[in-house]
Amino acid sequence: MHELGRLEDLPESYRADLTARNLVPLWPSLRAVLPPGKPTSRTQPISWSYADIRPLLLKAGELTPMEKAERRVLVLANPGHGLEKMQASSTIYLGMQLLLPGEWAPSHRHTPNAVRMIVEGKGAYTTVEGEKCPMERGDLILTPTGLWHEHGHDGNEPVVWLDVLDLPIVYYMEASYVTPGERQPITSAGSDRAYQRGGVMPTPMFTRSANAFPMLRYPWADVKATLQGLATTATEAVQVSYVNPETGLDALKILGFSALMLRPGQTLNLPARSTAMVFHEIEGSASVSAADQSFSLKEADTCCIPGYTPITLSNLSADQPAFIFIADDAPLQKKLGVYEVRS
Ligand code: 1HN
Repeated sequence: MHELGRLEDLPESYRADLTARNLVPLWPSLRAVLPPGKPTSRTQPISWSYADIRPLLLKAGELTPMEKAERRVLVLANPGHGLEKMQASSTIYLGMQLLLPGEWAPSHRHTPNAVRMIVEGKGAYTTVEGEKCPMERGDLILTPTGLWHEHGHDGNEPVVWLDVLDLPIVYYMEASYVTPGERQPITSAGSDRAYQRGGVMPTPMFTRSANAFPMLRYPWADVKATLQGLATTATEAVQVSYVNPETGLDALKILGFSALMLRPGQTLNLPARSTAMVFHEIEGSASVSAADQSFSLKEADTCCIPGYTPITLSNLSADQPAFIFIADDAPLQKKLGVYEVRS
């Protein structure tokens, strides 16, 4: 591809005439917005250690009462995007949230979709649209776009979870806003129990649920048991996706979520895909390697790898399995027709 004309090649008076009319010549910037072969990525490979986050988050619990925080969160920000942008990748927001015993994070609903992966503690719950979802380590709880949600804590130890939101892309679309609400009455039983077994679903009076988000809590005990069952088969990649159990489609429309088990000592090579990916260690320890970067993840550590990059995952233990939670924006990319796998 030959070089195109630069801005400096144009007479200054011509450039001034353009600027005065809010016009811009395309050719000096064409290669930047349309690079050959592969996109340029602001997203940097980066990892966040829970050992670093935890004391700072507990300190935030001392420094900032709930009334002054609403949501007490330290955001995992990718420096490639600028820390103030609060982005892990172009589309993904990550934050570690702390709720102390007796605290309550008030009800609201908003346009961005959120999920929570519980990291530590017992006794907290999220109420989503009237359904009380207990928070236990490794559970995934959805708070989809437009649904009321609030967090409470009846236990006696700090509870911490990882929030994953599509906030950056919804904000970029100028579609991000919140509506504050009142404390919700509990109106429905656990959807996790109703959809406990694959292959069967509730059909009261022969009717399937028309709810776009029928299952709000994916208990870790069930997901882990499914992975361990799958690990006894010949499949190389032991991986499950979090889906809408009524349709089999992705649980949310913008971000996608899966859980992967690495057998003891296993190494798995993932082909380059067009999506940036977030890896969060649920149990065990694993390395995540891409290009010349390698991160060792211990329990509750998190990392992000830009898209279009082959990735190697290795279990760092020879006798224990490793369980990894993965988030990406494949559902959005597939809907938009830009999703690619390069083998
Ligand atoms: C939010 O609503 C929560 O409900 C957590 O716990 C983090 C970050 C940005 C915007 C909304 C929550 C959030 C958030």
